[in-house]
Amino acid sequence: LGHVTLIGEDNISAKNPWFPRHASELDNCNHLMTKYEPDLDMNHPGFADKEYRARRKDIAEIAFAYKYGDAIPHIEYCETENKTWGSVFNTVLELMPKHACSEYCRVFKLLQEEGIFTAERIPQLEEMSNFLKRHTGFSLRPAAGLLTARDFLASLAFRIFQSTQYVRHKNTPYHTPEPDCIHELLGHMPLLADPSFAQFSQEIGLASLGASDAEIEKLSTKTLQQQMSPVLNATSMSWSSLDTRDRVNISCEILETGFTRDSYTKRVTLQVYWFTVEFGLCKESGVVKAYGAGLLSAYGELLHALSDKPELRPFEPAVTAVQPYQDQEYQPIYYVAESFDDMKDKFRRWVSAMSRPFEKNLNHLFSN
Ligand code: TIH
Ligand code: FE2
Repeated sequence: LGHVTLIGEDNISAKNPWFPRHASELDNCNHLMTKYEPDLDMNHPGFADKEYRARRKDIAEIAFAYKYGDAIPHIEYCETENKTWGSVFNTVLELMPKHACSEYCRVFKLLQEEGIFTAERIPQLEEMSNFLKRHTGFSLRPAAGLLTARDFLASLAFRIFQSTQYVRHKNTPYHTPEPDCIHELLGHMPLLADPSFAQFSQEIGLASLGASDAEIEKLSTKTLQQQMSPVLNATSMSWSSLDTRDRVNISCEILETGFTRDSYTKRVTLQVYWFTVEFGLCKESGVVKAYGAGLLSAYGELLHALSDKPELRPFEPAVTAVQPYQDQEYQPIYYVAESFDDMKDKFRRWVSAMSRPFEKNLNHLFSN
């Protein structure tokens, strides 16, 4: 990807795992996962739709050009896009009182009162970003698509949420395997404006920064090249033909997608993220409610999650962290938190037992 700054050779050192130390460095944290791109995935509902693909490309350009500190460009959404938003919005409105957690409902109402959430039009990321800033100091920056977990989670450490700006295809309004702005806006924004939840999100981000020695070591070992060979063969590339940046990107991706068997900081953090922020359930006076963004933006899965079909387990970071997930279909397992506070407590205790060489410097990195 031409827009990404090169990661220097010296950063592939076990002693210096690269990670952003200032929010401006998130300009380098925009590596995309290609699996759900409409241009590359034949199963994508937009694959055969030329107009849709062109639209996606235009909106992606905005994200690629975006630099830290810029205002988020305004998108003039067309009638089809606003209509897709409207139908998802109305289903959320209907199901929310019964199925969404109280924190979500509280902020949702605020957003309606401010005229940001209406069935008529897709909110602009810039107005949403300003809303978040006022409530929790979170802000948004545009993302071109599904980012690597490393990049996405790193931004949370800075209370920055990388948000897509394109809209799902009109043929699949109620569920999509990739993030789109309907998912970000309806699913994520309400809770990012809740102080307790915002804190939890940032802490997941902080826990994801950097990597263990063992993980970084793998970036340059033979083992990794061996693991890579099926992938490389399939694409007729060879390890030695890749430049440093590609090796690092590919390596990170493998580490993140569970190619390797052992657990490491990155992967386990992602799984905690997945089963909480994306697909988490919580208890409210004994009743199970949804707070996960992937549930609140997809009503098919919301009803599935709260039916008697899936297995519900208590949220326990050490267990949740090694639970593999898939993002094609509805989840077969969900984790239920006792409360946001309890979830944060447990998460903190678990993180403090992870070994990261730079841990002691973390506070001073973020002192301003
Ligand atoms: N499945 C969600 C939806 O249809 O809104 C989107 C995503 C959730 C998690 C990853 S993508
Ligand atoms: Fe999401």
